[in-house]
Amino acid sequence: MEQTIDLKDVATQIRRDIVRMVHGVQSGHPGGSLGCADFFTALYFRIMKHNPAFSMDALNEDVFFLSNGHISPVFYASLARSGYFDVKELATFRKLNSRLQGHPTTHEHLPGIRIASGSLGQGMSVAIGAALSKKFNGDNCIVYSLHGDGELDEGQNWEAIMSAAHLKVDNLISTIDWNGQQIDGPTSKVMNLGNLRAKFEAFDWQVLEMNGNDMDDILATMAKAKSMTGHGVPTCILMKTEMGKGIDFMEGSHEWHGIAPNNEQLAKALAQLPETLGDY
Ligand SMILES: Cc1ncc(C[n+]2csc(CCOP(=O)(O)OP(=O)(O)O)c2C)c(N)n1
Ligand SMILES: [Mg+2]
Repeated sequence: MEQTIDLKDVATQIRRDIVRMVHGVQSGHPGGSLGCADFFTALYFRIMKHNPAFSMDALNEDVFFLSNGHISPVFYASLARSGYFDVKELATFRKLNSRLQGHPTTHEHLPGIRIASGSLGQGMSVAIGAALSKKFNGDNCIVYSLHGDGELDEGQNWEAIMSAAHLKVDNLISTIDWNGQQIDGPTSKVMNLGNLRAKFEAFDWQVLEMNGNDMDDILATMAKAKSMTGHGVPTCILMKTEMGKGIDFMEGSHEWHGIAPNNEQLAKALAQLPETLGDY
């Protein structure tokens, strides 16, 4: 989208939006949302060819699926900030009858949402289906998806990963939020992922790694991933992030996976995140 906009300013505003949304209703998932704020900013403000006027079928535009739906705050903030709906609606997050449910759903008809997610493990299958349908329609655009690392504990992912290689789904770029944390603790303790690169490569994917909290690395790696599409092989990006990134007392543990800051913590958090685009 806009070439002149400062992506770091956008990411900072999105981080403010995330903590304000979760604080406002005293529930939701700030940790993974904050960790992925730079990735979403890059995707929606630079990488993807997409149209905020929104059509469900996404013909002739790139499309993104969020599989780890609990990080909806960063998704909603990114959609609103890139023009899908009024930023004021972010104030309704998780409220009764809001279009911004805790986990995204399609029946709320929120522009930008194409699948329900939150029941973990399903997004890869959907992304593969969408990528195949793009091929059938002669649409050369790319399907992007995001998955949690803890989410990979769900076996459906591995069926999907195997089928993507078999079906030569080479218009798909799936990113793993490799923050090393999940709801109950570090992934190494809950369910060790071992050598994730070797696992994807064994399933015949091509694998890139990037620092998901370094905007330059994100832009360069995503461009490289795009250049690797179209050669018969699906692409995975292992994205190192820090859960809670941008707010010092939230960084470095799983504890902010799904709890809201109190008033004092909100003030401390906002003091670390200058308002750049204007609060909703
Ligand atoms: C099928 C299913 N099982 C369990 C859950 C509960 N759950 C929500 S988030 C989460 C942890 C997922 O870890 P990860 O994908 O790494 O997310 P992060 O904590 O890094 O944001 C779990 C187990 C769920 N939402 N869906
Ligand atoms: Mg995780």
